[in-house]
Amino acid sequence: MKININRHKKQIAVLLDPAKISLDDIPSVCSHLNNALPDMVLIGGSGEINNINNFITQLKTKTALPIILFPGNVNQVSLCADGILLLSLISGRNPELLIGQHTRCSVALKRSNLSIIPTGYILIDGGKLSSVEKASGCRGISQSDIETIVSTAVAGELLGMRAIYLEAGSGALIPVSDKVIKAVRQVIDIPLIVGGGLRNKTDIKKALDGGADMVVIGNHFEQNADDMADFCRFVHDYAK
Ligand code: 1GP
Repeated sequence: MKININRHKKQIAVLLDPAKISLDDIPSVCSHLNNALPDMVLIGGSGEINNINNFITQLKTKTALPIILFPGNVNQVSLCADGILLLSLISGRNPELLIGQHTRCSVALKRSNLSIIPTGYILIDGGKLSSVEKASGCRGISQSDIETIVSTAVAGELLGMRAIYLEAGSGALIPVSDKVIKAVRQVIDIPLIVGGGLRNKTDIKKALDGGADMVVIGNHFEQNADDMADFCRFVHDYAK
C-alpha cells in the first residue's frame, strides 16, 4: 500500500494511542473508523506501549484503512503497519530523537514494505507542558517566534523531509495558530501536517484555512467518537 500525504486534497488522520485502548475496545473503535473513513489511522503515543504488533494485527482484522506508525520511540515501530511517519524532532536538540532511535530500526524498515514518510517534527508551545515535551526533554517553540518555526521547517525541507508536522502536543490548550501555519505554508512546498488540541470544526477550519494539508486528531475522539464521521466529512468537503 503506497501512502502519501497529499498536497492537492485536505486530509484527516485519527490518532490512536494503544496505551489507552484495550484489545476489547478495537471492534468499537474500528466501527467508528469504518463509518467515518479518515484518510489514515496513526498509531503512537509518548508512553510505554506493550505489544504493538498484536494491537495493529487486531486492528487490521477490523479495518482496511491505512495504518501508519507515529512512533514516540523505536519500541513503537511495527512491521505489521502499512507505513510510518519517520519523525525527526527537528525543533529539539535531543540526538536520540533527531537520528539515534532511527538507526535502531532503519535496516528493518529499509527491508520492509512499509511506506516511509520522513517527517520533520516541530514542537510548538500549546499552552501546557505536553507529554512529548516531557518525554523528549525538548520545549516547544513559542507561537510568537515565527522566525524560528519557519527556519526550522525550511531546514527540514532542505534536508529532504517529505512532510512537516507542526505539533502543539496531545491535548494542547492552544492549537497551532493559523498565523504560524500560514507562515510555514508560505515557505515550504512539502505537505504540512498540523495536530494537537484540535477539538471542533472551527479549530479544523482555521488549520485548513492556514494551509494545513492534513489535520490529526486524537484526544477529542477518545471522549467524542461520535464526532469522527462529522469531522471527517467536514475536512473532505472543505473548499477554501
Ligand atoms: C498529538 O497531534 C496529536 O501528537 C494529536 O493531538 O490528541 O490533542 O488531538 P490531540
